[in-house]
Amino acid sequence: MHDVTQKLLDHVVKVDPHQPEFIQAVTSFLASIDNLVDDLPQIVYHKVLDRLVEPERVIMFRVPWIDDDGQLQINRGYRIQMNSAIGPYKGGLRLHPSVNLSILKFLAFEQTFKNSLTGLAMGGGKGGSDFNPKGKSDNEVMRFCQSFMTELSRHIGEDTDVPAGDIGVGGREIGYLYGQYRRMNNKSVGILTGKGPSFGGSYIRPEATGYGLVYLSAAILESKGKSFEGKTCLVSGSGNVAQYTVEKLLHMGAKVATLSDSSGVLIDESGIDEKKLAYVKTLKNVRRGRIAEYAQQFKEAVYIPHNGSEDSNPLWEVKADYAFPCATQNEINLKDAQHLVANGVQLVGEGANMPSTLEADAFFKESGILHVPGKASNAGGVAVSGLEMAQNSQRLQWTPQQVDQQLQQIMKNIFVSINSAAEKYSTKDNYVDGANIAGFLKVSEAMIAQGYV
Ligand code: NDP
Ligand code: 2IT
Repeated sequence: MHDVTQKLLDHVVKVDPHQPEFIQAVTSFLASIDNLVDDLPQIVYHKVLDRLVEPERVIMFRVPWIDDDGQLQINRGYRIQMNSAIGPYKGGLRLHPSVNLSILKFLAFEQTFKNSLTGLAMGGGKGGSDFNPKGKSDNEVMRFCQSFMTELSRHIGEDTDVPAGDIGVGGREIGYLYGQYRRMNNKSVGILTGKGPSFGGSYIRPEATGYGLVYLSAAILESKGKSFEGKTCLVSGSGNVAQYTVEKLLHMGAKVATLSDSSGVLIDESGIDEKKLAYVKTLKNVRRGRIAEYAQQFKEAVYIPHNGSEDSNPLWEVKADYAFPCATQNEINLKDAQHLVANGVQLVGEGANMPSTLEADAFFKESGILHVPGKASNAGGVAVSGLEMAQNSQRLQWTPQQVDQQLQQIMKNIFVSINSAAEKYSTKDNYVDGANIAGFLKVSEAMIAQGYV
């Protein structure tokens, strides 16, 4: 690494030593950007990297809400407004007990480059709360969302910051959040994406992340003369991204052998077909069902309890052609990566954000398999969020076919840009470098053009 990138990394570690996920995201990014330092000295001169690692604004607030027993509960709310050089802050809200500044800063940092890759005018942001939606009633979730939005509403706006969903935030939560904003402000404007199609939402937004992941992976495979037809795929998670990844993989003629949640792993060697997928979707949408229930319903499946504390995940030991981690950060460690490669997996497409540890990343690189980082491969979700913003500005609603077609085009464009950035500045097929570099170049140009802000 160049002295300047190493010094910046040392600085980040020094000022925020208790933010391991943020340090991890910055480490991976700087390793890629190091390739540019000699060719593009203006990046160093204008201290673009030093500015990028410092959020433009961090908002933290109290979220008081009343539970069903009439007790007052207090959670912590956040919004990281990371970078607005190319457009309004844009990125999801996560509701999960693990949420903290480190996790949200890593997500907001990644989001900045992901949004740039979509080609749409969106800056980077992320937010959420340590509220745990599991086991909460609809009314509790609604009261939490109303309180959360009561504070958040003063910081967002259709041209300022447009949140959306992430882990624990789907259509139900976005509906409650949007209702409260509208009631407080007496305005119907696109301040959130992922809304229901009856009140300004875009068709295909729920499907977009999973579909986009498969579209980009298909473009990469096609460039290698390969396809999904008849191939076995591993998918982790069982939420929004996992479900629509499976759906599109099935459309493409692939066989899907796994799913998971935070309690366990499901292995179904006979294949997760449309009927079984419908069962997962219904359970999740109605009452956040568990993967264990699938194994009770479909006896051919094997359920293995697994909560992440083990030293490797049995899901990644299943023999397959392609793998799609769609649960959460750092779900693939070095041992998992070794299992994947040893079992013949040729492509890892990241539906989740930063699902591979730095050691797993390094191993994928060394082994030469096709490794598509989340900031490129899961960009379909935020891309359709951008299309939802466009529809809201126009006061129009496009058909599902129109949106899907644009999503496909955006994912193809992302393939072209990460592929050519890899070839020009790094090594062929290094999509991790390609995505970091291609995403960065546009943000950097916009930051330099707008002076020292
Ligand atoms: P959901 O809440 O719909 O589903 C999350 C899934 O991952 C659930 O199966 C959940 O299991 C599992 N999971 C969550 N946290 C953990 C954990 N700590 N350990 C093990 N399993 C876990 O979220 P999404 O599907 O929306 O998000 C999944 C990933 O995709 C995240 O990394 C998110 O940032 C990323 N992403 C999401 C986008 C979107 O549009 N929604 C867009 C781009 C990326 P359980 O139910 O047991 O908690
Ligand atoms: O990580 C992500 O890209 C998301 N959670 C979606 C963000 C969005 O604004 O749609």
